[in-house]
Amino acid sequence: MPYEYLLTSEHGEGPLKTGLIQLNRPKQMNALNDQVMDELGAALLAFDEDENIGCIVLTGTGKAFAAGADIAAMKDYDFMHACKTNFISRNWETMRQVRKPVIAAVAGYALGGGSEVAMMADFIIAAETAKFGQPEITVGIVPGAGGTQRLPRAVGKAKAMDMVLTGRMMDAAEAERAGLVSRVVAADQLLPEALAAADTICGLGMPSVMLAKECVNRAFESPLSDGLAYERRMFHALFGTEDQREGMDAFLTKRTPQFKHR
Ligand code: CO8
Repeated sequence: MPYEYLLTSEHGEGPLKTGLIQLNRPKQMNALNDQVMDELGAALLAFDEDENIGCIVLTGTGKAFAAGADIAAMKDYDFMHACKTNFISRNWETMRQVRKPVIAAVAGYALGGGSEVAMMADFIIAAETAKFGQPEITVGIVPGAGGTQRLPRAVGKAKAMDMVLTGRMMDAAEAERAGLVSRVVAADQLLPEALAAADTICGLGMPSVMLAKECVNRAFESPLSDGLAYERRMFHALFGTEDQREGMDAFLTKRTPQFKHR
């Protein structure tokens, strides 16, 4: 499917490929307007439904992953318009429906809605050039797509308050120290590193990959006792899969597992 503001491609040598989505509106620093978000939602769902895809990498272009929601598009909204069109949930929450892992590969600015989209991914790999921030307060609003919720869960209240209240940016080193990103790499290694991580995931058993993602997400949505019970059930369930038998037999017979994937 052709997109105006995205480039999509498939990568990897194994039976399951990685779907790469690149935000491509560089003149506006990949500012996220309705069309970008509709296209992003469509691309995410298309890869999620494609049985040849095992993992998704989302990245930006040039100087920005994304510099936020499109301020020019939003500036004349009023309260009634925002409420009636429900413009946030219409196209900003699609990533939550994706069952396969999504890795955000961030170079340059990830600000406002851009930082929020990165945080919607399952984990973030950052280039040394990455800068994260929630500068909404500097344009008279607050984060609207999870910045006040996912950021404190990732970095704790002190840093989240600091960023949300002052609008200051966090560089890649601070983001890694704070736990916002899983790894920091040289800028020219960002895509290779993210695609290699995705390829590793593509080589694993898809049932355990998807249930692992669900289990970790449960940690943010439920009390510990419920999360532990959920994890235990998923653990039990995986003993009903061929991949469990294959994975354990391969370990014990010292060979590489041949997961069925689907
Ligand atoms: N929206 C629209 N246009 C943008 C945005 C943006 N968020 N960010 C950059 N641009 C445009 C600039 O206007 C400029 O356009 P032009 O060339 O036509 O003047 C072009 O991109 C290049 O930008 P700069 O000249 O400013 O480039 P610099 O290198 O000097 O600065 C920065 C780069 C630091 C990224 C700077 O552009 C900046 O501060 N951008 C705005 C960051 C910001 O405030 N983001 C938060 C926006 S609000 C938000 O995200 C709310 C999220 C709510 C989500 C749910 C609601 C839908």
